Amino acid sequence: MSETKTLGNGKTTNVRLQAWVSEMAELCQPANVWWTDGSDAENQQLCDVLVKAGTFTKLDPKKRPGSYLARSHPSDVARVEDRTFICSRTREEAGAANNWADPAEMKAKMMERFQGCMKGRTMYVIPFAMGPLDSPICKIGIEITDSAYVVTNMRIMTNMGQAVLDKLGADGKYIPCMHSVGAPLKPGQKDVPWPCEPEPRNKYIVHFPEEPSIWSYGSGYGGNALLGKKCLALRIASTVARREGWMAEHMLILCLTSPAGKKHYVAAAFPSACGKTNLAMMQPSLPGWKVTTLGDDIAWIRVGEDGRLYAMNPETGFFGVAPGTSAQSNPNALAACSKNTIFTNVVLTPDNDIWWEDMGVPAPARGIDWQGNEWTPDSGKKGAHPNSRFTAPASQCPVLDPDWQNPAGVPLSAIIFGGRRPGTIPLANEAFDWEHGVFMGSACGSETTAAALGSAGVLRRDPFAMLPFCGYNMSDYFGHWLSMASRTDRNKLPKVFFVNWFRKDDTGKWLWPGFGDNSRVLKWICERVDGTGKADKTPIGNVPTKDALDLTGLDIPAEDLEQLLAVDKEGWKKEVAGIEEYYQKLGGVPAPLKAQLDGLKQRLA
Ligand code: SAT
Ligand code: MN
Repeated sequence: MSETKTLGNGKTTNVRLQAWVSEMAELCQPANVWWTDGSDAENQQLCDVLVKAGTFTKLDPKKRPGSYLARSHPSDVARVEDRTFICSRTREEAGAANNWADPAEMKAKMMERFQGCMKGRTMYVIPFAMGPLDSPICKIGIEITDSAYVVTNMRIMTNMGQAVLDKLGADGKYIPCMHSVGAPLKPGQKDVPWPCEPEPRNKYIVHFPEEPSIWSYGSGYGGNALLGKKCLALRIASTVARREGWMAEHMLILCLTSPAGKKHYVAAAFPSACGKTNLAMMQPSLPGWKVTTLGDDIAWIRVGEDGRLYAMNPETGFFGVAPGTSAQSNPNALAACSKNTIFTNVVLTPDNDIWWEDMGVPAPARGIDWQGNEWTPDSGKKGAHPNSRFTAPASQCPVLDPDWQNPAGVPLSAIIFGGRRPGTIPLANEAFDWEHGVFMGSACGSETTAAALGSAGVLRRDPFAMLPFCGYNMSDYFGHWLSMASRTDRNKLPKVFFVNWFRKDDTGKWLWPGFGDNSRVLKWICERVDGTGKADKTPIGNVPTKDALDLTGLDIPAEDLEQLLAVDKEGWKKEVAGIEEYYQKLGGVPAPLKAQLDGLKQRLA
């Protein structure tokens, strides 16, 4: 220990924090301990370190000022759900949808793994806050990591630095988040650009909800390593929120403003890679309508003083999927990552810029692919990894909502659920009431894509888009959602909707154009909230009448629209059977949801 150097300008008087950092340094045996302060100067220093290590390639400052490209190890490209553990006291508390491990046994395993795991490396101490520091539900975390890449990403994604240590003061509490890439260096051993533990079975993303604390070992990528995001702001926060009577949700937050200037705030839950970022920053095709962004991934929602539900984005950046992001699909995301951005696993072009598939600009004649190899567009291989990402400051988004950092959050008019569903599920559907809305959320599902490991193109149930992110028993989580109706005046609750932009016809053709045209559905949703939108009461919910959607300027065949808004009874009977089977897999659900399922069954009979 004696030769361990202390670096960095982060200063704290918090005795508990100092003691914990010493204890962790003792355990991990790093060469140095660096207290980060989050300053620009420090960030530049770390970027220089990363360039020297070969982790970062500096991009052309004229084309992408302040931006870098990183390439991960091919074994470390996404969240590892089968290596993610919830270590609640009992298996029952974690529920059938989570990997459970006994907390004492897992803690012992972590102590073993972390023993000497940072040898030859610098241990960084990252003070970060999820949410504005003056928000009533702001949570402070301290991430300890041996990855400078993680520090630079956390600086974009969270409120990080000295202000957090100041807020913590001498005796403030924080959530300890331990992270190591799991690649200690022997004396004289040369480092690699992306150190990690390549063996999947040796990676651990572990949550101790009782403490609470997070221990992540072996991966340096995304949600595995940026512990403020999925680990703290969703898995741990969901357990805290349940205790404290609020909600931590996998939702974007946007504001839709009508031509007359009327604002509606909306939160929407979609499984990963269903276009949450695109919807959050959408450019409406309807003239005069405006969408502004408050968040693209996580919403913390609480009952406000006036009894309405208020949503706040605890993050300060976007960790967006790069492929498919184009001037057509999401010009605002492209603008957000025009500078001060970290790109991971995309193509490096000969002029030191970046490219990815479906970026909407011609591919470079040649480049370096995400694995660091020479690449040409006709090689038959993808240049960017399907789960390649940009880490961009939210403040650079041209349509950022002025209230995005409002400590009180914004009052929600509507909550939307959705998923990739090629059949049966209509374009839009309004829940009859809160309980029916909770039922809709519980039945969420999507065709899988590449963001999570596993096969693509199969229906995966993903209740509330929280399957990989709920820190406790899913059935209790459904119960918590139901309980919100008794925490406030139920007519102050947001209206709940289910949307599906991804319907296909028998030939596999998309029935709905999506993107900016989704504003037509958002408009209808706001009209329903205002009491003016037209809908048919059907067995599955209130579905837009044929003339309810504003289709001005959209050339859509009448038979396509008919399919999009039809209630396919036979398809729905299969859907009901699927939901029932899924409820059983979860080990049962609260009685009101069983009643919802039975009610739907009867209405379809
Ligand atoms: O890597 S993240 O977990 O942050 C993104 C995702 O897979 O949803
Ligand atoms: Mn997400």
